[in-house]
Formats: sequence, C-alpha cells, structure tokens
Amino acid sequence: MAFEYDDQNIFAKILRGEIPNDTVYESAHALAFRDLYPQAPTHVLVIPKGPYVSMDHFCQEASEEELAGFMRAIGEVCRIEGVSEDGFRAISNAGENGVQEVPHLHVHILGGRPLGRMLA
Ligand code: DGP
Repeated sequence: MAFEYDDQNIFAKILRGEIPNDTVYESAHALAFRDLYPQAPTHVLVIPKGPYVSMDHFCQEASEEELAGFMRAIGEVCRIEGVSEDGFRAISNAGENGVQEVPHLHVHILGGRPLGRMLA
C-alpha cells in the first residue's frame, strides 16, 4: 500500500508552529504534547517530526534514527510524567478500523489512574 500524507492535518500544523500546543518533550525526531481532550490525568500524544500517516507507515519507511528517536521520546514522556511505577497505556489508532482521527502518527500515553481492561 502507498501511504499518502496530508500536510494540512492538525498535527502537521502543530509541528510547523501554526497551532499552539502544550509541549511535554521535544527532540530532533519527536514532539510530545498534551491531548486537547484528556481521558486520564496523564494523556500525552507523541508524534514523529517526519511525515508519517500511521504506525505501519512509520515502521515500514522511517530511518533507524527516526525509529530510535521516536521510541526514546516515549520513554522520556513516561519519565517526565512519572507513570512508570503505577503503569500506563500506549495506544496508536490507525486508519478507518482503528478510528484514527488525525492522519499523522501519534501514540497516546495514558496514565495516572486505573484504566480498566481494553479489549477493543
Ligand atoms: P486519534 O483518534 O487516535 O486520531 O486521536 C486524536 C487525538 O488528538 C484526540 O485524542 C484529540 C486530539 N486532538 C485533536 N485535535 C487536537 C489539537 O488541536 N491539539 C491537541 N493537543 N490535541 C488534539
């Protein structure tokens, strides 16, 4: 499948500084910011700086450096937010079946309360 990236999506605008965000962490390859509609005391979105639609796009086409930088950013967010001890959830919705709203790869980091069992 050929992935097509829409550079007018809201997270692309955040990366370009056209829309404000509440930044938690930033590095050469990733930006982490608070979700506008938090579903838990910690609800941070981690996005790569490159133009990737979804996790499968990223994992198929990103460089080793981008892959490593993105995973490190997730680790940094967990450290900064202090969720490692009590636990957290990392979710990335993709495509229509995954009910992905914003077509720029993002991982939700949710924590700060018991999250319940998630089956679907
Ligand atoms: P998803 O359904 O996985 O694509 O989740 C998209 C998330 O993005 C959703 O939890 C709400 C959040 N969101 C949407 N627009 C904005 C925005 O402009 N700023 C921030 N910080 N979050 C947003």
